[in-house]
Amino acid sequence: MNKKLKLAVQKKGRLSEKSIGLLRNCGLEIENFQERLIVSASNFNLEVLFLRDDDIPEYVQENVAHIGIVGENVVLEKNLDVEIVKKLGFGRCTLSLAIPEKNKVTNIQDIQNKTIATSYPNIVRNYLNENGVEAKVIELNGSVEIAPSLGVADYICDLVSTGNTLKQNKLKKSFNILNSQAVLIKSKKLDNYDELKILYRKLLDRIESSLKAQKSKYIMMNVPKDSLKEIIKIIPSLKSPTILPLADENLLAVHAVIFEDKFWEINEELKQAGASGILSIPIENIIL
Ligand code: PRT
Ligand code: ZN
Repeated sequence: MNKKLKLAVQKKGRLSEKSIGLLRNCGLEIENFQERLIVSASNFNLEVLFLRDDDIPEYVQENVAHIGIVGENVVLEKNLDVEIVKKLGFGRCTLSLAIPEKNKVTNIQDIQNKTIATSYPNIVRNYLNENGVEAKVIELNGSVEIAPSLGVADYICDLVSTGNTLKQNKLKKSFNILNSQAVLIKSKKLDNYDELKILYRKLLDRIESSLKAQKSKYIMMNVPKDSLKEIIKIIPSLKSPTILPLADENLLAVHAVIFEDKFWEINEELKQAGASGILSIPIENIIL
């Protein structure tokens, strides 16, 4: 029987759907995973293990799961012997120092001798050490944001995405300690297994092409023949654009793949140069 690559993802939480979404974008068929702990992809030698996010780095370190998808914050906090392979562009948040709204902290020295509650004691202690600041760190596993109002701590260090939770608890963000997002991690022992290494490389190629595609758009437009040179100069195409004839002999169709964030930047310029009917379409995968 063929060996299967084992990938650990969060069972139920903020990263679950996007992790499975990424795999599906890579063409993997993963059926109804809700109630099961292990599911096989029907068209790839892959088994998906559904775990609590905190356990994923350890499973990967021990090579029980060969690879995993988990927040970088968890990987750094656990500080285990795994390799971070790739940032995946979702689950973005910051680990930030937050203080009561009425307080003022202008630089890191202002937290000298204060008490900080956090679920990330290792990251916070490292940060304090690196900055030569002494502060007491209290580890809490949940509801960290109520610690200042209960008098348990002066400040907190917690994950923030929208900032709403801080506001609700009359706290404000002071500074960021870490920018985090979901990452792909890999067991260092995987390299000892040739068959699994090949599967891993195949999956990584697919993930990379799917991530590239998410950041890109396929654009199409009609341009007057006379403006073609000018228009091609404006388009920051990943490859040479495609030029197609149209029924109207004075016009040409131009197709190109560009980075998504460039679309609005060049839109006005294209119109001024005579382009019309500008369309942008999402791309599922790119293999350059
Ligand atoms: O059950 P399990 O242990 O697997 O899940 P969990 O409850 O420990 O983790 P989960 O699902 O909450 O988060 C998984 C990962 O998502 C985290 O490790 C981060 O990498 C990432 N992530 C992104 C976040 C947030 N954004 C986030 N906002 N994780 C937690 N939060 C929490 C934060 O702790 C705070 O309580 O959301 C609150 C703040 O959110 P805002 O939007 O009000 O700022
Ligand atoms: Zn967790």
